[in-house]
Amino acid sequence: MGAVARRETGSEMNQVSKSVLGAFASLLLSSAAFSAQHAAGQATPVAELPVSVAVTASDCWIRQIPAPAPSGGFLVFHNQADQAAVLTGVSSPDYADVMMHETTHENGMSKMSMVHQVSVPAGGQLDFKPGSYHLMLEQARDGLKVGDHVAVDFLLADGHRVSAQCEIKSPKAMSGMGHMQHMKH
Ligand SMILES: [Cu+2]
Repeated sequence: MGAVARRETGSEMNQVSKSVLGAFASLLLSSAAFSAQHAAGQATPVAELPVSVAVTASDCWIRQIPAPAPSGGFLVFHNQADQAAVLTGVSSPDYADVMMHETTHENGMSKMSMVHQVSVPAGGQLDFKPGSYHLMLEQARDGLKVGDHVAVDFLLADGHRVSAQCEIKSPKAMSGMGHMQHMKH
């Protein structure tokens, strides 16, 4: 009995240290890849791109879900230009991974998929809202709490950036969507 208990404890410890090491290794890898790209001039970090004058974001908030489930993010884009603006990427210094998602409904079932391009109509607006387009944010930095504001940067196809300040809200915040559906990913 004693031996079994020790072995279980040991394997739990092992799993914890493996996942910590794994996270550290992927951090190292991604920062190495990042520096390499930057040095080669192939990609400029989104946060260093010029800010778009035509496209702005407002009303951004994040529904914080306890890890490991991802959190959902919602906001409104406004486009004053006379042509559509295309969002092609998103990132945040406070989350290891941010994606644009779309919820679609088919035969009474709803499903989410990652989208790589989202168009904001000319002279119009586009809502990222529950049941539609939304952000999926994974691996928040330690210590993020309800009431904090975090920066989320969007890349536009024209090489500009749209910056949003998003308020962290409790999972109980009204939303109309159980973002727990993300657990299925
Ligand atoms: Cu989603």
